[in-house]
Amino acid sequence: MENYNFKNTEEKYKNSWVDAKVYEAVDFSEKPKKYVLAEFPYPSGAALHTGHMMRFTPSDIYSRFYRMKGYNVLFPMGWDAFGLPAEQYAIKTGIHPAETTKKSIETMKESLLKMGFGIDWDREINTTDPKYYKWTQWLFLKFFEHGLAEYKESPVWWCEGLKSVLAEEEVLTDKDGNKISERGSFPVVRKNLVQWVLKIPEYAEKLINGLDSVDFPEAVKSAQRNWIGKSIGAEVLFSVKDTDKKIKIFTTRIDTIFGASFLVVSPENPILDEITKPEKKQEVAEYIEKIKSKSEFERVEVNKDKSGVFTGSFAINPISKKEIPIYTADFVLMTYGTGAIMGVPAHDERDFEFAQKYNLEIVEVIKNENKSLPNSEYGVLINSDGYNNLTSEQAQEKLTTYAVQNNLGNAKVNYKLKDWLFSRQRYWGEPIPLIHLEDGTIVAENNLPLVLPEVTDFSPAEDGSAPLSKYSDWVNVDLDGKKGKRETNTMPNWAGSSWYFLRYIDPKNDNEFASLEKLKYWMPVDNYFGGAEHTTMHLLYSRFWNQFFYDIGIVPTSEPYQWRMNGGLVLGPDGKKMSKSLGNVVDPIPVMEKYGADALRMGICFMGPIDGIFPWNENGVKACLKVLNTIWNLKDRVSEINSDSQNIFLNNLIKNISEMYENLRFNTAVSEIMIFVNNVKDDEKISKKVYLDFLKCLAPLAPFISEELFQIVNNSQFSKENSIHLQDFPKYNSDLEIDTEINLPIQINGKLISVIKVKKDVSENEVLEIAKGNEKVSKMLENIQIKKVVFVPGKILSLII
Ligand code: ANZ
Repeated sequence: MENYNFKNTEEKYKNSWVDAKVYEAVDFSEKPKKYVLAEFPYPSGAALHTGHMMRFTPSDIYSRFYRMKGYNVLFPMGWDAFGLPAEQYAIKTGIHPAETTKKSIETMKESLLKMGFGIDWDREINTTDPKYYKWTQWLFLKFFEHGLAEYKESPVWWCEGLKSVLAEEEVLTDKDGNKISERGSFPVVRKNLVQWVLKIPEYAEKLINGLDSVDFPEAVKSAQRNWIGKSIGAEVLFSVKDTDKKIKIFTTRIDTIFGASFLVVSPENPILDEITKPEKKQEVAEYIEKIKSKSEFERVEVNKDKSGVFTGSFAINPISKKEIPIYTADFVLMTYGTGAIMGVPAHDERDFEFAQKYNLEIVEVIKNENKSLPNSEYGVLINSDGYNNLTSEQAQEKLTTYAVQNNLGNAKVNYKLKDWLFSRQRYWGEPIPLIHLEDGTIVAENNLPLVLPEVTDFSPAEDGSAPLSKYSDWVNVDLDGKKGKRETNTMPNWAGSSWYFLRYIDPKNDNEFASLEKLKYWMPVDNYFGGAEHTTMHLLYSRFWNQFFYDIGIVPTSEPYQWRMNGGLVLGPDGKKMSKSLGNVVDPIPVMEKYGADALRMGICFMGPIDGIFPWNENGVKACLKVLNTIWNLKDRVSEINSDSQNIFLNNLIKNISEMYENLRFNTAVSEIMIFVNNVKDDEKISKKVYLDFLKCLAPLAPFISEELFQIVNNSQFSKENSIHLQDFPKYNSDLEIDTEINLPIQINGKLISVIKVKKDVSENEVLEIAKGNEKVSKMLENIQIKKVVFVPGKILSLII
C-alpha cells in the first residue's frame, strides 16, 4: 500500500483554490443564496488555536455542502483586529500595534489556508483598516445624530496606580475580597467619569420581541431575555416626613405595600444628602467611602452580610399612611429603577436579612399556605385594610390604578439592560469622530475616516485621560474660527464587530458602508456560528446595531441573523479545561503537520457533536488518516464495472450523509465515510462512477484529498470548472432504497399491534426506539415496563409487558 502524501496535495491546492476563485460568492446570482458566517478572529501571533478550529471547521463543512447543493454561498473571513493585546505589547516594546497586527494576520491567514477553509478571500476585511473604520465611524455618527449616543457621567473602575480606567475583565478580586488591577495588582475603585454611552436600553423591547422571529437555541434566547431583564411594576412616591420632599421607589410588588416597614435609598442617590439629618451626615459619609470598591454584583448578592445606615428621616407610606424609617444601604443600586426601594421584609429575601440585622418590623401581608417567611410568591392579601382577600394580581391592578388616580405613582416597566459604555482611554481603537467646541456643543467630524494619528507613546496620561490627549496638535482644531478639541477616547473593541457581517457583503465600497441592493440580496445571515461567551455581548450588541439601522432604513432586515449555533468546547486530553497553568493546551498546528489538514478536520468532527464538550483525542485524527490512506489506495482499483451492491452502499451513504451535513451531525458523517470504505471488499474493484460520487460525499469533510483524487481519476488538470468543490452533490436514488427496507410486525403479549418500515439491517436497539415512537405501541407502553424483548431480524419484534 502506498502512503498518501498529504503534504504535497495540501500545499498544491491551498492557494490554487483561492487563485481560481473556487469559493467566490456572486452578488445577485440566480441561485438561492446562503450566507454562512463564523465569528471572525482576533489576530493573535499564535497561528490558530483549538477554539478557532471548533468555530471554523463545522461552518466550513456546512458551507461546502451547500455550495455543492447548488447554493450561491457566502463564507467570508476577516480580522477583528483592534484590542488590548497589541496595545499592551506596544506599550512594552514601542512597536506600533499596526505592525504587530499585520504580522499576526499573515500568520493566522496562512494557517486558515492550510486548514483548507473555503473562504472567499476577495471579501477579507480588517477592522483596523481606515477604509473599514471610516464606516464604523460613520455608523457611530448615525447613533449620535439620532440621540442614541450620549456623553454622560457613568461609573467606571478607576485604578490610581495605573492612572487608567479599567474594563470589567481587567479587574480581579484578591483573597481578602479587595478589587485590584490585573496588571500590577493596584487597588481599584468605582469613579464617575464622563463617557460615551450607546443607549441600548431604548431597544430593550425590540431586542426581546425580535427573538421570536429567529431560530436561535432556546438557551441563547433565554440568556438574552434574562440579560435584558424586563420587569413590570410600579413607581410609587413616598413623602419625607416634615418636608415637601418625595422619594420615588420602584417595585414589582405593589401588592405588598402594606408590609413596607422601611425605605432604602441608594448611597449614590442625590436625594440622600438632602434627607440625611445633620447628626447622621458623618456616619453616612463614612459608609459611602467604605462601599466604593464593591462591585454591583457583590452588593446585591443574597446571603452577603447586609449593611446600611439610618438617615435620621422618616417617610410616609402613601397608601397605609404609616411612618417608616429611611436608610441608605448598598444593596440598592442607583443604576436600576429609581435608586430607592420600599423594604418589605416578610416577602423579600434581602429586605428580610436587612430587617433582621437592624431590628425592623416584619409584617406578613401575603398569605401563602405552608410557606415560611420570607415568602416572595404571589398569594392572597392580609393585613392590608381594604385590600384584604384580593389576590396579588388583583391587588396590583387596583393599587396601581389608585396610585395613578391620586398622583401617587404610575405603572412602570424597567429593564436590567444598562447603557453600553462606548469609550475607552486607549490608543488602539477607532477614534470617536466628534469635536467638543468651546461653547459646549459637540459636532461631528466632517471628513471620515478620522485616522488614528501615528504616535510613539501608547500609554494613558497622568490624569487617566486617553493616550491621544497627549497629542495637542491632533486634539486642537479650528472649525471656521471656532475652537474645539477632538474627542480623545476611542471606541471599545466591540465596535468593528457590531456590523462586520454587513461589510462582507460589499467590502470594497468607498461610497457607502454597503449598497442596499446587495444587502437586500444577501441579508439576513442564514447561519451564524459562534461561541457561547458572546451571547449577551457581541450577539446582543450587533442585533441592536442592525435593528437601529433597519429603523433608519439603511439595512433591509430587522434581525441580522436568522439562525445561530454556539459551538462546542474541546477540553485538554485530561478532560480538564485547556489552560496554560495546567499544561494541557493542545496546539493544532503540529497535529496538522503530522497528520495533514484533512485528517485533522475529520478528527475534530469525530471527537463528538459540534456543540458538545469533550476531551481532545489525537487517536481520532490518527484513525482518520488511516481511512484517508485506504481511500487513497482505492484509486488503483477503479474500473468501469457497475456493481449493484456498491450502488446500494453509495446510495445509503448519499442519503445518510446529506441528512447529517444538513443537520450538522459531522461526527456521524465521518462514521458514514468509514462504513462505506469498510463495505468495499479488499479484493474488489470499485466502479468509477461510485468512486467519484463517493469522493463528492467526502469533499466537505476532506477537501484536499478529494480534490486530488477527483483530478487523478478523471485524468484532468485542476481548474475552477472541474474542481470537485463546484460539482453537484450526488443525488439519492429512492428506487434503490426499496430493497433495503422491510415491513416489520410488532407484537405485544402475542398480539399484533402494528407494522413498521425499517432498514433491513436494523439493530435491536434501533428497532426498539423506532417502535416506541409508533403511536399505537407507545400508547400501550405508557408507564409500563417491558419484561422481555424478542427480536428476530427481518421477521418480527415481540414484546412481553
Ligand atoms: C418591594 C418588594 C416586595 C419587592 C417584595 C420585591 C418583593 P426585579 O425588577 O424583578 O429585579 N429593587 C428595585 N429597585 C432596586 C434597586 N435600585 N436596587 C436593588 N433592588 C431594587 O425586582 C424589582 C424589585 O427589586 C423591586 O420590588 C424592589 O423590591 C427591588 F415582596 O419592592 B421590590
